[in-house]
Amino acid sequence: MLHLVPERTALLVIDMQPDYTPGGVLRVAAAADQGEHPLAPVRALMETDLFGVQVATQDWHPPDHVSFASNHPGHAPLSRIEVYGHEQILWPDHCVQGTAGAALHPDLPPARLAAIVRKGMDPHADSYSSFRSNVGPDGRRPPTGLAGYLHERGIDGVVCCGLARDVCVKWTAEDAIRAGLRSLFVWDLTWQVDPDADDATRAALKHKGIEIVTADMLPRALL
Ligand code: VGL
Ligand code: ZN
Repeated sequence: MLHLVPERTALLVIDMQPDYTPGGVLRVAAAADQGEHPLAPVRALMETDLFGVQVATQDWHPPDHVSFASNHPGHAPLSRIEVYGHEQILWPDHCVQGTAGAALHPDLPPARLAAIVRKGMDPHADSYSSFRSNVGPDGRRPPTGLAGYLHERGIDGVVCCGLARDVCVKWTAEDAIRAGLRSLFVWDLTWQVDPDADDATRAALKHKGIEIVTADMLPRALL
């Protein structure tokens, strides 16, 4: 039986920003069995008192960011290059610092959030995970500080939802395990950028010890 202690559990609301939601430059795709719009169900979960703390993240890139295809002449969006020895997908310009598309989505209840962690600010490194950047020029993955914040608050488990299922939510859930946290992935409250990624995403999560759950399981699990 799934069981979590509310005071020791954090809800991570990942990259719920207009550039990723329907109508945005890098919008996610809904699966056949889930609603088109991510805002309402994530908002409903945020309005519960199931969690000891709620934290949101924002992808927050400078205009000269390494992940933008526009900064690599001759490379189209969604093509792949190698950056510091690792594959980098080149994205359309998205979540540029200070733009409306990078804001925390205005339909979410901001009063519920104890902290907002911004990531992807280093022009030289992408940052999918909320815990650490991708590998940068020096071969390291600098931390965002989120693990320290959660540990200091006595949190030992995270519940991950948001965008995108196959990119930032996946990387965040994986790094949570590495940070010694129990890691839950709310499958139906995540939406994907690559419509064909589901099987690979599920397999990777299971392999790493991440618990895949659905939103309807949470009220019974957090008692
Ligand atoms: C993301 C692509 C590029 C995400 C961020 O939030 O999943 N995807 N940057
Ligand atoms: Zn990004």
